[in-house]
Amino acid sequence: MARKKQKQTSLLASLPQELRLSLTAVKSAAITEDEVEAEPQRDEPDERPAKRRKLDTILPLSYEKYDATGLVPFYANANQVPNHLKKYFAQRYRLFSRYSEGCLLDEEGWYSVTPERIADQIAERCRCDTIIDAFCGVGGNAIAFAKTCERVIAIDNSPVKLALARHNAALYGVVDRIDFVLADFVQFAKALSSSTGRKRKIDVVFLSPPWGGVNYQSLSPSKSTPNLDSAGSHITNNGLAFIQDNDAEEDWVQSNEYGLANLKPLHGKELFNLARRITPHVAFFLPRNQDLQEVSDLVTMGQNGASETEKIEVEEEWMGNKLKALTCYFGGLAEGQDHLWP
Ligand code: MGP
Ligand code: SAH
Repeated sequence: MARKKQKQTSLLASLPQELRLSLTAVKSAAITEDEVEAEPQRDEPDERPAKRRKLDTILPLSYEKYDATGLVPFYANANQVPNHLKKYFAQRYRLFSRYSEGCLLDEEGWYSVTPERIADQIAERCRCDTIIDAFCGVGGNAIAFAKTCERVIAIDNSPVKLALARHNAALYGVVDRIDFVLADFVQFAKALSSSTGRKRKIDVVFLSPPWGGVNYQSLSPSKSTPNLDSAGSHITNNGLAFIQDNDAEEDWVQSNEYGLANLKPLHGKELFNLARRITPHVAFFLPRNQDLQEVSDLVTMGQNGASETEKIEVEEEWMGNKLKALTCYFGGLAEGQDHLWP
């Protein structure tokens, strides 16, 4: 079937009944069309070449030790940006509202960072004492968590990412609330959950692993024929989602569902299991085309401390009319499950 036009539609409303029993759909209300359109127009301060450009007044004096300027280019203008990053640069103030003050991103950071308003929304939901940001990247989520949590343990296995995250957190004035840990989350989680000594209690683990690059939408192709229902858009049990364009009958489009097996560095189920060994309260940031049956299957009764009645909440993260990602909340983070907190 020809791929004609991709239309952004919520798949959550059309979930089969058996999935609706375990997943609660929430549409993030934090970001409205108006707010998205109201992107600030700023005069970028400097026309000098981007590489090794030293910004004046970036960080307060006491935070100079965290200044990572020069580690990656800072782009002040679109003409400095490589073509393949231009689309992300155009959204720079959605990524970091303080971008022009000197926020730094490397290549992966540009396409992976959680936009600030979405990160703030997730952080509000994850409000707690101590949170682990298992894949902190350039700090989009870690900075937001530092506004709502007492302590953030921000892990990444890339020293460059950690330096950029620390720099950005200093710009936002929250660096003192974050412990930056250079580690492989898999090793870190195993060590933490098996250690017997005194350790800090972790309330929440946030997972935002690599999805497999910019072309994640085309990974794990679909497997077989869809089920159709009368609603107009459909999700199937077998990896196919079809979205109907009401304007033209022939405008059926096929979109691949994303499989947890594509996540790095491990299958998403294994990452989830590791997180659940640390705490039942887990937030999992996933592609907008994630196969929700797989999410539902993460909570199998008797595994990972899951009870018969545990529900998962799936929050759609929209910016204006664009669905960006899904956040899946487990344990006491899911609506109606406050009783799971001690
Ligand atoms: P996207 O689909 O690449 O961007 O990512 P966009 O602007 O929707 O592009 P389009 O081509 O579909 O129009 C959407 C959002 O997902 C980004 O804003 C990031 O927050 C997040 N994101 C993207 N990737 C590739 C990753 C990733 O690998 N890991 C994580 N944790 N987040 C990602
Ligand atoms: N939420 C982040 C983006 C995360 S992108 C933000 O808003 O900025 C995923 C990150 O996972 C990358 O920075 C990558 O370096 C890191 N990563 C990949 N494998 C890892 C591992 N095994 N342990 C810890 N971090 C890892």
